[in-house]
Amino acid sequence: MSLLLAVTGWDYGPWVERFRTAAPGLDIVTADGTFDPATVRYAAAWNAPEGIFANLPNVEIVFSLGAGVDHLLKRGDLPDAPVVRVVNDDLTMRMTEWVTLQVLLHHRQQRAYDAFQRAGKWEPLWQPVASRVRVGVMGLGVLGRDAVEKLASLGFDVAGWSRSQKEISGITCYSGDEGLKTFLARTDILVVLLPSTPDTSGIINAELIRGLARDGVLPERFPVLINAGRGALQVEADILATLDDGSLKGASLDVFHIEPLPSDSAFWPHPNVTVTPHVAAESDPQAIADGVVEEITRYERGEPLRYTVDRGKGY
Ligand code: NDP
Ligand code: OXD
Repeated sequence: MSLLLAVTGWDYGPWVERFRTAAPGLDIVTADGTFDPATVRYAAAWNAPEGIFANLPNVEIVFSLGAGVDHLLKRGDLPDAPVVRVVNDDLTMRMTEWVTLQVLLHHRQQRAYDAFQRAGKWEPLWQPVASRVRVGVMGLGVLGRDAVEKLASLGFDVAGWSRSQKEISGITCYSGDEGLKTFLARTDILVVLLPSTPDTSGIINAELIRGLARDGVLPERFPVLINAGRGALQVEADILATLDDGSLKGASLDVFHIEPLPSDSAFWPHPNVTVTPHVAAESDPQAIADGVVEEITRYERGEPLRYTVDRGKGY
């Protein structure tokens, strides 16, 4: 009985080592090696090579090695088995660090100070208190919920938006199409932590950006956009156009339609854009392999899988 690791863009070494340590009873095989497809009971994947799932007659669970599952659900060769995603404190904390870093970067006007430093200019700027800055988080799942709670603990005025209505102490929650307009109109710093699904494709467009608050405490710096969800959520031409016409004052982007971001992308040199290379919450082999093996252990004891994806909803 084996677990097939199928990834592209990552080095197999640390994953194989960690899975072998965590699951000594499982034969760990890799998509770039030779293996008997009939023995594969579990597959664990991140952007798996095309066609690798086409002939796995006995696979019982497909694990995503990340929180997102768009890389699996869009495939034509996905087996008819439960798809289980990562829900893991290590990954959640990494994302909350990145989101907090970006929110503080905009709130504390760090890009302006970076420019002043390059110019040798000593120029203190007026700084509002966090409670006067309205942060809005799209997506109140595992990652969004942790982010809103941590941002609120820093004193920001925080709201969230999701498909179904939530109740989170200290956070104003909005939902659905009817809640979106009101949510946007009270948001100075927009954080996007949505999954990529047919419903969310292109959701960050010019109309949405123009719906953001215009009465912020720092009108020359807000509103800004922070996206760590997926590139497919954003209409990149609209982000650039609204940055250029002043409807959007800045952006922090970790995800893009094409990754790696092409060298001729206008995002690279843009003075008001912060680019990171899809690293907001990296999958750590130790934390993620341990989590996958824990799910397998529970499954083999006859317990229900905890983080199965709803294929109909796409997340
Ligand atoms: P969850 O599935 O836990 O949460 C998703 C949230 O999005 C839920 O609140 C859900 O609403 C909401 N949502 C989904 N579709 C819609 C919609 N059409 N309208 C409104 N709300 C919607 O996911 P996670 O929080 O774990 O992760 C979110 C995403 O973050 C991942 O799918 C992935 O794309 C991205 N990610 C990026 C990383 C990076 O390094 N850049 C790392 C890890 C994840 P409801 O609660 O009502 O279902
Ligand atoms: C994820 C990611 O989905 O890293 O976990 O993008």
